[in-house]
Amino acid sequence: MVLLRHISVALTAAVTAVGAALFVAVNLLYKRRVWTPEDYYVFKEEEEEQRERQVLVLGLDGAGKSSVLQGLSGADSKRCCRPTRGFNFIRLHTPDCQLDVLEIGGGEDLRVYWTDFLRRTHILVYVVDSSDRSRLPVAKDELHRLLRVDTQLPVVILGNKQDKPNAVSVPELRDALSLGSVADQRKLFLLSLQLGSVGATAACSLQSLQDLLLKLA
Ligand SMILES: Nc1nc2c(ncn2[C@@H]2O[C@H](COP(=O)(O)OP(=O)(O)OP(=O)(O)O)[C@@H](O)[C@H]2O)c(=O)[nH]1
Ligand SMILES: [Mg+2]
Repeated sequence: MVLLRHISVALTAAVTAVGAALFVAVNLLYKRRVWTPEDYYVFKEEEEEQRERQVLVLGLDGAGKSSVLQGLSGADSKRCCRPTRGFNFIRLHTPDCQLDVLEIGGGEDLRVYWTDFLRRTHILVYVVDSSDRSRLPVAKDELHRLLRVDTQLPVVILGNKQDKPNAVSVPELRDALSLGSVADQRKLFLLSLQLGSVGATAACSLQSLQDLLLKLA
């Protein structure tokens, strides 16, 4: 009788222990099944978001935006381009991140849409035709309109077409675009560019641009 009671107590204890272990295991399994994949996807999305950087390329029509994209993608930027009637996109893969470079056409009817694209942008590249002297005031007004919408966004201004004889110099461009009035805390760069030139000059300035974008990204 006593022996039977001992056996029954031992069995009860064993069943309880196995039950508890099962409970813990099922709980762990349940937790893994329910939470881990979601966590994984959220984590993946965050990770991918961290690696993707969007560069928005704006500027008046004919300034050279598509030529810049073409040059950055490794194609011959001198063999460019029809006016962009919507947008134009390239993706650059670098060891550190992926740069999605998006141009919106610069025609007057398209400029109203520019600000819609600022929200998801990490860097703004603003291309100016340095030889288009008569439209520098318009280029300035459009630039400052963008700067007012996002007061933090890093901006790289490209004084393009420096190869043209009537191009304004970079210091002149700085004045013409009133860059002195831009707040000191803004990351703002002014680079000269001449995509129409022959030899290594265009490639060299495109490389400097890409290096700067990667630093800012
Ligand atoms: N001489 C010279 N011509 C250039 C330079 N960059 C671009 N061009 C020429 O300028 C013209 C307009 O260039 P695009 O790149 O199409 O200009 P865009 O800013 O994309 O213009 P939209 O798409 O209409 O907004 C093309 O004929 C280019 O070959 C440059 O640095 N020097
Ligand atoms: Mg274009």
